[in-house]
Amino acid sequence: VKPSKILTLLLIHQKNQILLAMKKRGFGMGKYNGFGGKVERNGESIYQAAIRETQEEGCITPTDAQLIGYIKMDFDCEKETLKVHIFKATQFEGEVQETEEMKPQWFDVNNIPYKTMWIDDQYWVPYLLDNKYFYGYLLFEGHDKLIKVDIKETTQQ
Ligand code: 6U4
Ligand code: NA
Ligand code: NA
Repeated sequence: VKPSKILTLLLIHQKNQILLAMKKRGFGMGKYNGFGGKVERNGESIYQAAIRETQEEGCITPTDAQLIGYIKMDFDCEKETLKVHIFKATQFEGEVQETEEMKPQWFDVNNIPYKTMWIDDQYWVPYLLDNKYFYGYLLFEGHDKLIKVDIKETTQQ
């Protein structure tokens, strides 16, 4: 069994728009994604980590964030399994700003830049937009090719 890393990912969805951000450095650089990162080992909860990362990366504080999905990811080239807890919010405080890590941008939900996102996002973002809980498993070859995709809607959180 591989060691694992607990990560968060938070997307803001307001009416017909979704807030994504171009990752400027580190893991996922060059891709549009939600805000997120590692849960700190100081006792913070996964929810607290999701809020903190959104504050750090987008300069905003989501006020109605809810867990909407969970995906376990294995990469043949990485030594750790990623356990990604995905949150959705529709409201936030503060003003969206570019940071050293992320350049945020609003997109129409009919014009989501899937080609410039993680390849798995097209499989689960539609559930998030629809307020449907989802969970699943992904196996990657490198970072841009999926060998296994198993993402399902679930009725339970
Ligand atoms: P540090 O070390 O602080 O720069 P940190 O911000 O804690 O890192 P980071 O940026 O490495 O963590 O977190 C990775 C982010 O990428 C998380 O929000 C989860 C997200 N992510 C990872 N794999 C993904 C994938 N296949 N699809 C996706 N998001 C993914 O949509
Ligand atoms: Na991050
Ligand atoms: Na972090």
